[in-house]
Order: sequence, then C-alpha cells, then structure tokens
Amino acid sequence: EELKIGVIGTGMIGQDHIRRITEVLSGARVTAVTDADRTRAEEVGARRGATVFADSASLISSDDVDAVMICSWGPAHIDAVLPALAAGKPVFVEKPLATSQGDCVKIIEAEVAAGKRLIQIGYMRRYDAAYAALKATIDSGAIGAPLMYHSAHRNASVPPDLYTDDMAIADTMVHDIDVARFLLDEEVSQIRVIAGRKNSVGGALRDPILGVMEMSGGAIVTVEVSVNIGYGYDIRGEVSGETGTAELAESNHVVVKSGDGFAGRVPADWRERFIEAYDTEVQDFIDNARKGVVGGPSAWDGYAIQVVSDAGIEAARSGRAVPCAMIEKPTLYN
Ligand code: NAD
Ligand code: ISE
Repeated sequence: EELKIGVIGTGMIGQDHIRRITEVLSGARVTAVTDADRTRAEEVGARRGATVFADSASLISSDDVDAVMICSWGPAHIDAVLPALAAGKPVFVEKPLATSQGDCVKIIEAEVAAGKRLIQIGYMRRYDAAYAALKATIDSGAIGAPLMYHSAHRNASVPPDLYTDDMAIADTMVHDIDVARFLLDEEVSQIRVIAGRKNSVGGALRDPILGVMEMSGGAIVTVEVSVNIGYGYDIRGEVSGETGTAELAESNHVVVKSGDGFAGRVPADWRERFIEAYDTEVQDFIDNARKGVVGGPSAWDGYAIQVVSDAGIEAARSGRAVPCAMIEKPTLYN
C-alpha cells in the first residue's frame, strides 16, 4: 500500500519534495499539508489534492498520515519532530535537525526511548552519486589514507535582508561538515573560521569564510563558503591522500568545445545540482518507511553537526580554534 505522507512547511523545498513524491517517485503520495502561511498551504493543497491542516499537531495525529515530512524553517523543526516521534511515525526532517544542541539532545533522548530509529535528516549529499564515488575511492585505498579534504560551497546569491553571518555556518556550511564526517568516518574535534577580504556584493555580510576543521584522527578539512559568487551554484570537493588525490568531477553532463575554448553548465542552485540526490534520499525514506524502518543521516548526525556549527559560530566571533565536545553516542546510532 502507498505511504501517506503529511508535509509540514510548503515553501521552496517543501514544494519541491511534494513535486518529486507526486510526479517522480513511487510508493507514496502526499495526503496532508500545513504551513504557518495558510494561503500558501491552501494553494499547494489544492494543486496537489492534499488536505490542508490548521497546524502540525493535527496533521501528525491524522489517520491519513503514515509518515511526516518537515520542511518548515529550522527553528520550527523541534515542535514537529517531537510530536511525530511521540506518535511513533517515521520522520523526514530537512536540515538542520534543530537549532540548538539542547534540542538535538532532547530529540535523541526521545528516539532512544522509542527504541528504534524514526528520523532521517535531509543531508542529501550522502545520496549524490559523485560524493558516493568519492567515498568509495577513499574506502578502496586507491589514494592511501586521507590526510586532507578541501570543500568549496558556493551559492550564486542569498537574500541580503534575510541571510546573516551565522547562517553561512548554521545553514550552509552544515552540509560540508556532514560530508567531512561522512567521507572520513570521523567526528570533528575542533574548528577555526577565518574571514579576510569581503565580497563587496554582499554589503556588510562576512563573505567568503574559510572553516578549518581538525578531525578526530588528525586529518584536516578546509571549507570555503561563498554565498554571493554570482556565476552559479558550485560545489567542489577534493581529498588529498598519502599516495594520491580524488575529487568530485564537474556535475554537468557535457563539455562543449568550440572556437578556442571549452564550456559547460554551472547549476543555478541546489535544486538543480542535487536533483537526483534529493530523489534518491526521499525514495529511500519512502521504501524504508513502508517496511517500518528508517535509515540515512540520523539524529546523531544532526546533533554532531550542530555541535560543530555552534563551535564554528563561536570560532568566527573569537578568531580562535574551538573544540567540539560531544555527549556519548547512544548505541542506537552505531
Ligand atoms: P522557505 O522559506 O521557502 O519555506 C519554509 C516554509 O515553512 C514557509 O512556507 C513558512 O511559512 C513555513 N513555516 C515556518 N514555520 C512554520 C511552522 N511552525 N509550521 C508550519 N510551517 C512553517 O524555506 P526553504 O528554503 O523551503 O527551507 C525550509 C527548510 O529546508 C529549512 O530548514 C532549510 O534549511 C531546508 N533546506 C534544505 C536544503 C537542502 O539542500 N537539503 C535546501 C533548502 C532548504
Ligand atoms: C540551503 O538551505 C541549503 O541547504 C543548500 O543546500 C545550501 O547550498 C544553501 O546555502 C542553504 O541556504
């Protein structure tokens, strides 16, 4: 039987996930929606044939909802995650899991008390074919032990009135923190954040920044976050190992050579660059939920990333290296 999904938050990514569940993926349909902006929920509900609920509590408890997808703003995630856990329903929550370590720990405690994993977080890069190939290359031993990982995360532009210095870490760099942990299979032990000459396009925004992380095994990770780079959405990653290097290839499918030059397309934004990764992650959630299980990035990953993100924000303010101290990992996540 098809999985009935209720979506909380029908903004940009909420609508994109509803589109893929409805038009691209199999095994599920969106039966319910809600949004703090009622008009937006009504519009999406009418277009997609989903019932509109007044709030997340009534959507979560509905018999017409088997699984919950949370695509509201980060600070609102906790208020939907905890009730969904209490209802025992599988939850797909967009990143970040929550916006404080305390809230992440509350979620972990609730999931541990439930005795099984119910939460998958939308850190979709793990489902991207290029990152998967990079990880397989490292794991194969082809480049020897990984010593450094260099990541670049470039957005074409961000809304000047909404996007803040802290968001470059808490909203954007979190993906690179996730990837570093995923590729190297280690936690981050400390982080430093450096900002130099500003991109004048962003006004007072501290942009670009460079995060420098030390992993628990000693490998070093650098992350450039640029959010007003103009030319497109450019995601890069290169691992330097003991005997070789491996890097993400360009993401476009063709390189055109003409005249005396060559060119390819740079994706416009995350929707374009990671379209297949989002399809794969949501299909994985659907397939698992129909079997009564949940996989993918876990609440532990969400917590660990929050610890590094908080440390990064402190590091950016102080100019110092900030250690990333974590609680003991519950066995549920091993
Ligand atoms: P958005 O502003 O376009 O949409 C968010 C929606 O949530 C809005 O319609 C807003 O009215 C609604 N909302 C806010 N509080 C709510 C509440 N308490 N209950 C119900 N609805 C509420 O933002 P977006 O770009 O779609 O981002 C949403 C989430 O997805 C964020 O957590 C963001 O970090 C994440 N995101 C992830 C990726 C990714 O690459 N994985 C990309 C973009 C956004
Ligand atoms: C956004 O929320 C995302 O998650 C995108 O993947 C990221 O590139 C962007 O910077 C964030 O704002």
